[in-house]
Amino acid sequence: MCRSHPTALFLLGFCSLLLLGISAHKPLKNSEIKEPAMVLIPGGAFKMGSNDSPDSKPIHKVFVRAFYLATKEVTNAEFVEFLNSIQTEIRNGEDVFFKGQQIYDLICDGFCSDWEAEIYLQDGRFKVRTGQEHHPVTLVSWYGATAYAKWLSKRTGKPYRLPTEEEWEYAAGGGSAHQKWAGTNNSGKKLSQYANLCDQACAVKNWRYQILNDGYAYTAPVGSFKPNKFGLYDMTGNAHEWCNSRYYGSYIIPDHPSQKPEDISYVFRGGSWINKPTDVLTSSRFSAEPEYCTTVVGFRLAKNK
Ligand SMILES: [Ca+2]
Ligand SMILES: [Ca+2]
Repeated sequence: MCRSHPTALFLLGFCSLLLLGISAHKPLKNSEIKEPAMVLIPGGAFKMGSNDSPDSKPIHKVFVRAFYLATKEVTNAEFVEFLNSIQTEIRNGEDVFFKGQQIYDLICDGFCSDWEAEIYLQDGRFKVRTGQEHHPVTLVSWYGATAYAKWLSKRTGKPYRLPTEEEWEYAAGGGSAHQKWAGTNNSGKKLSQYANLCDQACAVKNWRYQILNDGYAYTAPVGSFKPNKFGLYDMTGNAHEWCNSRYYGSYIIPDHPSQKPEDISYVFRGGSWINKPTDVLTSSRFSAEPEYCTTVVGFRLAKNK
Protein backbone atom coordinates (compact mmCIF):
# COMPACT_ATOMS: atom_id res chain seq x y z
CA MET A 1 0.00 0.00 0.00
CA CYS A 2 1.03 3.60 -0.46
CA ARG A 3 1.30 4.66 3.11
CA SER A 4 1.63 8.36 3.81
CA HIS A 5 4.61 8.37 6.05
CA PRO A 6 8.10 9.72 5.53
CA THR A 7 9.61 6.27 5.30
CA ALA A 8 6.87 5.19 2.98
CA LEU A 9 7.02 8.19 0.71
CA PHE A 10 10.03 6.59 -0.93
CA LEU A 11 7.95 3.51 -1.62
CA LEU A 12 5.25 5.64 -3.15
CA GLY A 13 7.19 5.74 -6.37
CA PHE A 14 7.03 1.97 -6.62
CA CYS A 15 3.33 1.78 -6.13
CA SER A 16 1.54 1.07 -9.32
CA LEU A 17 -0.65 3.90 -10.47
CA LEU A 18 -4.18 2.77 -10.90
CA LEU A 19 -5.92 5.88 -12.01
CA LEU A 20 -9.64 5.66 -11.60
CA GLY A 21 -11.49 8.83 -12.50
CA ILE A 22 -14.55 9.58 -10.39
CA SER A 23 -16.42 12.22 -12.26
CA ALA A 24 -18.15 15.20 -10.72
CA HIS A 25 -21.89 14.99 -10.47
CA LYS A 26 -24.66 17.49 -10.88
CA PRO A 27 -24.49 20.45 -8.47
CA LEU A 28 -26.94 20.48 -5.61
CA LYS A 29 -29.53 23.15 -5.05
CA ASN A 30 -28.91 25.48 -2.13
CA SER A 31 -31.66 23.80 -0.14
CA GLU A 32 -29.78 20.50 -0.44
CA ILE A 33 -26.49 21.81 0.94
CA LYS A 34 -25.99 20.65 4.48
CA GLU A 35 -23.95 22.94 6.68
CA PRO A 36 -22.51 22.04 10.07
CA ALA A 37 -24.15 23.27 13.25
CA MET A 38 -21.81 25.83 14.78
CA VAL A 39 -21.56 27.81 17.99
CA LEU A 40 -20.02 31.22 18.47
CA ILE A 41 -16.98 30.93 20.69
CA PRO A 42 -16.64 34.29 22.45
CA GLY A 43 -13.28 36.00 22.20
CA GLY A 44 -11.05 36.12 25.24
CA ALA A 45 -7.68 35.45 26.78
CA PHE A 46 -6.40 32.22 28.27
CA LYS A 47 -3.19 30.63 29.39
CA MET A 48 -2.25 28.26 26.61
CA GLY A 49 -0.07 25.21 27.13
CA SER A 50 0.96 23.19 30.16
CA ASN A 51 4.00 21.80 31.89
CA ASP A 52 2.87 18.23 31.25
CA SER A 53 4.95 17.76 28.12
CA PRO A 54 7.93 19.57 26.55
CA ASP A 55 6.08 20.65 23.42
CA SER A 56 3.29 22.28 25.47
CA LYS A 57 5.75 24.64 27.19
CA PRO A 58 5.94 27.40 28.08
CA ILE A 59 2.50 28.32 29.32
CA HIS A 60 1.77 31.65 27.69
CA LYS A 61 -1.11 34.08 27.46
CA VAL A 62 -3.04 34.06 24.19
CA PHE A 63 -5.96 36.19 23.06
CA VAL A 64 -8.42 34.48 20.76
CA ARG A 65 -10.87 36.45 18.64
CA ALA A 66 -14.50 35.35 18.58
CA PHE A 67 -15.08 32.66 15.95
CA TYR A 68 -17.50 29.91 15.04
CA LEU A 69 -16.69 26.26 15.64
CA ALA A 70 -18.69 23.22 14.56
CA THR A 71 -20.35 21.48 17.47
CA LYS A 72 -19.39 18.07 16.08
CA GLU A 73 -16.67 16.33 14.11
CA VAL A 74 -17.24 15.88 10.35
CA THR A 75 -18.89 12.50 9.74
CA ASN A 76 -18.31 9.72 7.22
CA ALA A 77 -21.60 10.58 5.49
CA GLU A 78 -20.59 14.23 5.10
CA PHE A 79 -17.14 13.36 3.81
CA VAL A 80 -18.47 10.85 1.30
CA GLU A 81 -20.66 13.56 -0.21
CA PHE A 82 -17.49 15.56 -0.76
CA LEU A 83 -15.61 12.59 -2.25
CA ASN A 84 -18.43 11.94 -4.69
CA SER A 85 -18.50 15.58 -5.77
CA ILE A 86 -14.87 15.93 -6.79
CA GLN A 87 -12.56 14.42 -9.37
CA THR A 88 -10.50 11.90 -7.44
CA GLU A 89 -7.84 9.43 -8.45
CA ILE A 90 -7.35 6.11 -6.73
CA ARG A 91 -3.75 4.99 -6.62
CA ASN A 92 -2.57 1.58 -5.55
CA GLY A 93 -6.21 0.60 -5.13
CA GLU A 94 -6.64 2.44 -1.87
CA ASP A 95 -5.02 5.87 -1.72
CA VAL A 96 -7.42 8.63 -2.74
CA PHE A 97 -5.80 11.65 -4.39
CA PHE A 98 -7.28 15.04 -5.26
CA LYS A 99 -5.27 17.63 -7.19
CA GLY A 100 -2.12 15.58 -6.66
CA GLN A 101 -2.42 15.28 -2.89
CA GLN A 102 -3.50 12.29 -0.87
CA ILE A 103 -6.73 13.18 0.91
CA TYR A 104 -7.97 9.81 2.13
CA ASP A 105 -6.98 6.17 2.59
CA LEU A 106 -9.55 3.48 1.92
CA ILE A 107 -7.61 0.89 3.89
CA CYS A 108 -6.79 1.03 7.58
CA ASP A 109 -3.33 2.30 8.28
CA GLY A 110 -1.55 2.89 11.56
CA PHE A 111 -3.79 2.00 14.48
CA CYS A 112 -6.08 -0.74 13.19
CA SER A 113 -6.93 -3.47 15.73
CA ASP A 114 -9.29 -5.25 13.30
CA TRP A 115 -10.68 -1.92 12.17
CA GLU A 116 -13.09 -2.39 9.25
CA ALA A 117 -13.08 0.14 6.45
CA GLU A 118 -15.94 2.59 6.94
CA ILE A 119 -15.81 4.16 3.48
CA TYR A 120 -15.50 2.00 0.38
CA LEU A 121 -15.79 2.25 -3.40
CA GLN A 122 -18.55 0.45 -5.23
CA ASP A 123 -19.40 0.94 -8.89
CA GLY A 124 -17.37 4.15 -8.99
CA ARG A 125 -19.12 5.73 -6.00
CA PHE A 126 -17.86 6.16 -2.46
CA LYS A 127 -20.18 4.67 0.13
CA VAL A 128 -20.31 4.39 3.91
CA ARG A 129 -20.61 1.05 5.63
CA THR A 130 -24.09 0.76 7.11
CA GLY A 131 -24.21 1.99 10.69
CA GLN A 132 -21.07 4.13 10.36
CA GLU A 133 -22.69 7.14 8.69
CA HIS A 134 -22.62 9.35 11.77
CA HIS A 135 -19.23 8.32 13.05
CA PRO A 136 -16.40 10.81 12.61
CA VAL A 137 -14.50 10.45 9.37
CA THR A 138 -10.95 9.24 10.01
CA LEU A 139 -8.23 8.10 7.61
CA VAL A 140 -8.48 11.64 6.23
CA SER A 141 -5.27 13.61 5.76
CA TRP A 142 -4.72 17.29 6.55
CA TYR A 143 -4.94 17.84 2.79
CA GLY A 144 -8.30 16.09 2.82
CA ALA A 145 -9.61 18.13 5.73
CA THR A 146 -8.59 21.43 4.17
CA ALA A 147 -9.92 20.38 0.75
CA TYR A 148 -13.26 19.57 2.38
CA ALA A 149 -13.37 23.03 3.99
CA LYS A 150 -12.61 24.69 0.63
CA TRP A 151 -15.24 22.58 -1.12
CA LEU A 152 -17.94 23.50 1.40
CA SER A 153 -16.88 27.15 1.26
CA LYS A 154 -17.27 27.18 -2.50
CA ARG A 155 -20.69 25.60 -2.26
CA THR A 156 -22.00 27.91 0.43
CA GLY A 157 -20.06 31.12 -0.09
CA LYS A 158 -19.02 30.95 3.56
CA PRO A 159 -15.37 30.79 4.56
CA TYR A 160 -15.11 27.43 6.29
CA ARG A 161 -11.67 26.44 7.49
CA LEU A 162 -9.90 24.38 10.13
CA PRO A 163 -9.42 25.97 13.55
CA THR A 164 -5.97 27.08 14.60
CA GLU A 165 -4.53 25.19 17.52
CA GLU A 166 -4.94 28.29 19.69
CA GLU A 167 -8.63 28.39 18.84
CA TRP A 168 -8.96 24.67 19.34
CA GLU A 169 -7.36 24.64 22.81
CA TYR A 170 -9.31 27.71 23.93
CA ALA A 171 -12.62 26.21 22.77
CA ALA A 172 -11.93 22.72 24.13
CA GLY A 173 -10.95 23.92 27.58
CA GLY A 174 -13.96 26.19 27.93
CA GLY A 175 -12.08 29.46 27.45
CA SER A 176 -10.19 30.87 30.40
CA ALA A 177 -11.29 27.89 32.53
CA HIS A 178 -8.78 25.85 30.48
CA GLN A 179 -10.21 22.55 31.67
CA LYS A 180 -7.93 19.53 31.39
CA TRP A 181 -10.47 17.65 29.29
CA ALA A 182 -13.34 19.15 27.35
CA GLY A 183 -16.13 19.52 29.89
CA THR A 184 -14.34 18.38 33.04
CA ASN A 185 -11.18 18.35 35.12
CA ASN A 186 -12.06 14.89 36.43
CA SER A 187 -9.93 12.04 35.05
CA GLY A 188 -12.02 9.41 36.82
CA LYS A 189 -15.30 7.76 35.86
CA LYS A 190 -16.93 11.10 35.17
CA LEU A 191 -14.73 11.62 32.13
CA SER A 192 -16.64 8.84 30.34
CA GLN A 193 -19.71 11.10 30.33
CA TYR A 194 -17.77 13.50 28.10
CA ALA A 195 -15.37 11.51 26.02
CA ASN A 196 -14.81 8.32 24.06
CA LEU A 197 -11.32 7.20 25.02
CA CYS A 198 -9.57 3.83 25.38
CA ASP A 199 -11.93 2.57 28.07
CA GLN A 200 -12.54 -0.98 29.32
CA ALA A 201 -14.24 -1.79 25.96
CA CYS A 202 -11.40 -0.38 23.85
CA ALA A 203 -10.34 -2.41 20.81
CA VAL A 204 -6.68 -1.95 21.72
CA LYS A 205 -6.67 -4.35 24.67
CA ASN A 206 -3.23 -3.49 25.98
CA TRP A 207 -4.11 0.19 26.20
CA ARG A 208 -7.41 -0.16 28.05
CA TYR A 209 -7.92 2.30 30.89
CA GLN A 210 -10.17 0.25 33.13
CA ILE A 211 -11.62 3.08 35.20
CA LEU A 212 -13.31 4.47 32.10
CA ASN A 213 -16.50 2.96 30.73
CA ASP A 214 -17.72 4.84 27.66
CA GLY A 215 -18.86 1.66 25.91
CA TYR A 216 -17.22 2.17 22.53
CA ALA A 217 -14.43 -0.05 21.24
CA TYR A 218 -13.68 2.25 18.28
CA THR A 219 -15.24 5.61 17.37
CA ALA A 220 -18.71 6.59 18.55
CA PRO A 221 -21.37 8.45 16.55
CA VAL A 222 -20.53 12.16 16.85
CA GLY A 223 -22.36 13.90 19.70
CA SER A 224 -22.85 10.74 21.78
CA PHE A 225 -21.43 12.28 24.94
CA LYS A 226 -21.99 15.44 26.98
CA PRO A 227 -20.79 18.71 25.41
CA ASN A 228 -18.43 21.13 27.11
CA LYS A 229 -19.56 24.56 28.33
CA PHE A 230 -19.55 25.98 24.79
CA GLY A 231 -21.80 23.20 23.49
CA LEU A 232 -18.99 21.37 21.69
CA TYR A 233 -19.07 17.57 21.51
CA ASP A 234 -16.13 15.17 21.39
CA MET A 235 -13.42 17.82 21.64
CA THR A 236 -11.71 15.30 23.89
CA GLY A 237 -11.65 11.82 22.37
CA ASN A 238 -13.45 9.99 19.58
CA ALA A 239 -11.21 11.28 16.77
CA HIS A 240 -8.22 13.61 16.97
CA GLU A 241 -8.83 16.80 14.98
CA TRP A 242 -6.56 18.41 12.42
CA CYS A 243 -5.79 22.09 13.03
CA ASN A 244 -4.68 24.75 10.61
CA SER A 245 -1.36 25.20 12.41
CA ARG A 246 2.14 24.07 11.59
CA TYR A 247 3.78 22.07 14.35
CA TYR A 248 6.96 23.12 16.13
CA GLY A 249 8.50 21.36 19.10
CA SER A 250 7.62 24.08 21.60
CA TYR A 251 5.98 27.47 21.84
CA ILE A 252 9.32 29.20 22.30
CA ILE A 253 10.07 29.69 18.63
CA PRO A 254 7.10 31.13 16.75
CA ASP A 255 8.65 30.46 13.40
CA HIS A 256 11.34 28.15 12.22
CA PRO A 257 12.83 29.28 8.91
CA SER A 258 15.45 26.55 8.97
CA GLN A 259 12.80 23.87 8.81
CA LYS A 260 12.96 22.08 5.48
CA PRO A 261 9.78 21.78 3.42
CA GLU A 262 9.84 17.99 3.73
CA ASP A 263 9.73 18.34 7.49
CA ILE A 264 6.43 20.20 7.47
CA SER A 265 3.89 18.74 9.81
CA TYR A 266 0.56 19.95 11.09
CA VAL A 267 -1.04 19.84 14.51
CA PHE A 268 -3.89 17.61 15.51
CA ARG A 269 -5.60 17.75 18.88
CA GLY A 270 -7.90 16.13 21.37
CA GLY A 271 -7.11 12.43 21.52
CA SER A 272 -9.15 9.55 20.21
CA TRP A 273 -10.64 6.17 20.97
CA ILE A 274 -7.14 4.69 21.51
CA ASN A 275 -5.92 7.17 24.15
CA LYS A 276 -5.84 7.28 27.93
CA PRO A 277 -6.77 10.54 29.66
CA THR A 278 -3.34 11.73 30.73
CA ASP A 279 -2.08 11.65 27.14
CA VAL A 280 -4.87 13.82 25.77
CA LEU A 281 -5.28 16.95 27.82
CA THR A 282 -6.82 19.92 26.04
CA SER A 283 -3.26 21.29 25.98
CA SER A 284 -1.70 18.12 24.49
CA ARG A 285 -0.23 18.46 21.02
CA PHE A 286 0.19 15.90 18.24
CA SER A 287 1.45 16.23 14.71
CA ALA A 288 1.95 14.48 11.40
CA GLU A 289 2.76 15.17 7.78
CA PRO A 290 -0.14 16.70 5.84
CA GLU A 291 -0.63 13.53 3.77
CA TYR A 292 -0.81 11.25 6.82
CA CYS A 293 -4.01 9.18 7.12
CA THR A 294 -4.87 7.11 10.19
CA THR A 295 -7.89 5.69 11.95
CA VAL A 296 -7.54 8.04 14.88
CA VAL A 297 -7.50 11.47 13.20
CA GLY A 298 -10.45 13.40 11.75
CA PHE A 299 -11.46 17.06 11.90
CA ARG A 300 -14.15 19.68 12.51
CA LEU A 301 -14.76 23.00 10.81
CA ALA A 302 -14.35 26.58 12.00
CA LYS A 303 -15.39 29.90 10.50
CA ASN A 304 -14.60 33.54 11.17
CA LYS A 305 -17.23 35.56 13.00
CA1 LIG B 1 -14.00 3.94 24.09
CA1 LIG C 1 -12.51 14.73 18.84
